Amino acid sequence: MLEAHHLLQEEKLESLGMARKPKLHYFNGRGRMESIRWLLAAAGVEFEEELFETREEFEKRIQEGILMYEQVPMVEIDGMNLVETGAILRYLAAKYDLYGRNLQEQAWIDMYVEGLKDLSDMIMFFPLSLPGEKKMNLEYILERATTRFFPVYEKALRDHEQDFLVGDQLSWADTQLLEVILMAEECKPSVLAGFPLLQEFKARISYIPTIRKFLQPGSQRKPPLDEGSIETVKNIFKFERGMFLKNMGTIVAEY
Ligand SMILES: N[C@@H](CCC(=O)N[C@@H](CS)C(=O)NCC(=O)O)C(=O)O
Repeated sequence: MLEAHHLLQEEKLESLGMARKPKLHYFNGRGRMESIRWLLAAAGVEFEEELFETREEFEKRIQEGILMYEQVPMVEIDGMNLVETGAILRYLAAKYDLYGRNLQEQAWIDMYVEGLKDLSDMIMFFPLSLPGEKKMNLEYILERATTRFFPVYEKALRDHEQDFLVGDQLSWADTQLLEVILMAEECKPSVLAGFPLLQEFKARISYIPTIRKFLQPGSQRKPPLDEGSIETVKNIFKFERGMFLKNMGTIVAEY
């Protein structure tokens, strides 16, 4: 009842062009929130961030009861406290017209973004590798990127003959692909060497004004984890032991 009332209020405000900016709750880093930032930025939607730096600040939000599973990311939007990264991304993609023109296009977008998520999860968790496994994990990630994932998108662009992965307009699949390309290049700058169409895609999509703005210094895009921020993240979320990569591209966390 209360939720419905909130929604109505938000819709009224939106129709008056007065919708509140979405508010993102997360720690001050990329993590699972970064794709959400990318999607909003690409859609040209301004957002606010409540970034916490300590375990206490995170627990305060848990105690407030605003995190359904006592986890972040959480996005306050349209009268809801939205959680679960996939649910948030799908809601935003649909709301801001980045989710294709029909169910088929939506299914293609899902296939691309789910694969991209497997790759970006590996890269996201890589800094948490056990010290003795870093080299092996990096080699594994680069091998997966260049032999399993990038060939799929290179072929998709060749076969589809459009500027975008799906249909004839920008979608969540494109923002996710560009985000992951840039993450992989941070691991190895020449990672796109064998993928000419991905190189063109990167240049083309980076040139879209909203995205170009997001890529410039001073935007809400976050830097990769450095040694200091790894410690902060470990303390906030109580990562105690470490992570390891299993054979088939699945990440298993041990903590
Ligand atoms: N399935 C959730 C997982 C969220 C998740 O694991 N969040 C981490 C931070 S990135 C967290 O809040 N961990 C604290 C905990 O699980 O207690 C999603 O995709 O959003």
